[in-house]
Amino acid sequence: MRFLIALAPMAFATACATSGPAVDGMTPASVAETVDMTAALNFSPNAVTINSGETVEFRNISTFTHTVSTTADTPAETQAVMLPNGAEAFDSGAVAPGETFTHTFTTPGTYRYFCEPHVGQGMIGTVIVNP
Ligand SMILES: [Cu+2]
Repeated sequence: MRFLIALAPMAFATACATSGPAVDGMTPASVAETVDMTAALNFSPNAVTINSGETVEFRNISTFTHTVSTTADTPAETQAVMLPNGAEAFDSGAVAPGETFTHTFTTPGTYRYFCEPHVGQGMIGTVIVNP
C-alpha cells in the first residue's frame, strides 16, 4: 500500500513532462485556460484566447447540468455556433455539477459554442485560437 502511494506522484509528474497536444482521447496534462459553467447560466470568462494545440478546461461549478457544444441541431443552436474552416464540431455531452470537460483546440480561428439546455438563455461562449 505504502509503495503504491509513493508511486502515484511520480506517475503524475511523468504525465506532465510528456504533455503536448492531446492524442487518442488521452487526458491532456496541461490546461491553458479554465472556463466556469455557472449557476447564472453563463460561461465565465465568456471568451478566452489560447494558442493552437492548447487545452481549455470547462468546470461545472453550478447545480445545473450544462454542456459545451458546437454540434447544432436546432435553428437557435445553428445561430449560436461558429467554427473555423476545417475544425471538427465537438460536444461534451452532459456535464454534471462538479464535473469538468476538456477540449484541445488544434485548428486556429474563432469558436463559438453553446450550452444545449441553456442556449435559449444566451449561454454561449467564445474560444479564440491563435496559430
Ligand atoms: Cu447550461
